[in-house]
Amino acid sequence: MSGPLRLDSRDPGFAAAFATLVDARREADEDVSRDVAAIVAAVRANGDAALADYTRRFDGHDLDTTGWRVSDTERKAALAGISGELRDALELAADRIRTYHAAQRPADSDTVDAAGVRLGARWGAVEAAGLYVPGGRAAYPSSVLMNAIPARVAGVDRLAMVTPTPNGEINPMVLAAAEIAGVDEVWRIGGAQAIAALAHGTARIDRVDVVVGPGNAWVAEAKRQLYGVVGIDMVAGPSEIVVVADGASDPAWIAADLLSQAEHDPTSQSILFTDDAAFADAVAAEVLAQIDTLATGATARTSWTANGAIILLASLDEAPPLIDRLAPEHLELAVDDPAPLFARVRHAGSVFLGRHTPEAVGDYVAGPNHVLPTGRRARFASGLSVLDFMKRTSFLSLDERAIAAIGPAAVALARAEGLPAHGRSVAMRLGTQASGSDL
Ligand code: HSO
Ligand code: ZN
Repeated sequence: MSGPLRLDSRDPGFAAAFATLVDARREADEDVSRDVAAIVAAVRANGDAALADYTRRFDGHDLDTTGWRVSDTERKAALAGISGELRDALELAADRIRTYHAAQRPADSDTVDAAGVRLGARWGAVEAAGLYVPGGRAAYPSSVLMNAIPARVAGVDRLAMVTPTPNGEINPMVLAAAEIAGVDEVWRIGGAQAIAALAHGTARIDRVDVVVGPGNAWVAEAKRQLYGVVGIDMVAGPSEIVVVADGASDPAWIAADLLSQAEHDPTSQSILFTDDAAFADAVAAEVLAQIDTLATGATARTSWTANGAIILLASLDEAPPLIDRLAPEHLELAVDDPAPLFARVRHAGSVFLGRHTPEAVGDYVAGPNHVLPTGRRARFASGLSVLDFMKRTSFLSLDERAIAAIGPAAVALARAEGLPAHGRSVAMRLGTQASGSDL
């Protein structure tokens, strides 16, 4: 491993090398679609019996012995068992996430236009949402808060969480976060089978309307296959960060920022843009020095050497169009005045402005959601929000004057489309057609 990649925008080969970086595929193209289709079909056909089978096979425990659903006693004990410091941190995070997301609740509309037509839209929450929480290393209590709180703020009636519990063991921090976020049900199931159970329902588990939350290739594929039966948030890929920093930044701070995403996964990607060659060297050296001090060093090293990049620019002004092509999940603008750069960036999941705004503060406690579009999807997608748990019902009302104003056009269009009953239902109200006559 010789990386990270080093590029200089003044080199003749820069455009081609940057294009290769943008197009590099980091997401495993594991074809699990057939396995997942079989699992979904089995859960549909055999319900809880299929869940029990898969859980025995994949997670090594018997649900009838360990318990299907985590009891209230166990949840309360988990919350009571964490330190006061941790509990305070979770509560602070939860409060800030709640406040930020409350401001996202959309407004209803109800107006009368010039033709006298009353037009409006009414927002409402889905009835039930399912939340997937991965087991093992990626079982983040912060992600429980980030997924569950927007659902609660949206007004979802029932929030059901599923999480694999290898050998029946459940992460107490995850349970504590579920308790703080107000999750209603916690089920000890995971994998594609858990997504199928949420989407189709079983005798024990009622179906939900929307499924959110990160997971492995099987979970992601199950969400993809069941989209349409249920709503989903998005299919998330490995984390990414782009840091734009000038030579006045502290190389140690910037190295730590790059590593904060690199430590998530070997396929994560951290990229530095700078206009200062000496600073670039200093950051590169710092990253290597800090890796040796991290318990997650092996993961971070693989990510940094295989997917990381340091890009030297003649001026930071060159950065925005390059950033847009990467459409990064996270973008840090570590300069004194980030506003002009920020104004020119169009595609990024979340932007961290200024030298004292490390991405990690957004992962935990700032308030905005940390579930963000990855893999260039910030070109067309946004982070998780209250809207992912809501839908809009439009409504309209016409009186005699209003239908007289716009009805004739509808009659004309119905005639053109060859749909006479449509035309008649309007025309009758205009008094221009009796029931038996032709359009
Ligand atoms: N940075 C991750 C979220 C996370 N970080 C959870 C720490 N815990 C999303 O890209
Ligand atoms: Zn993170």
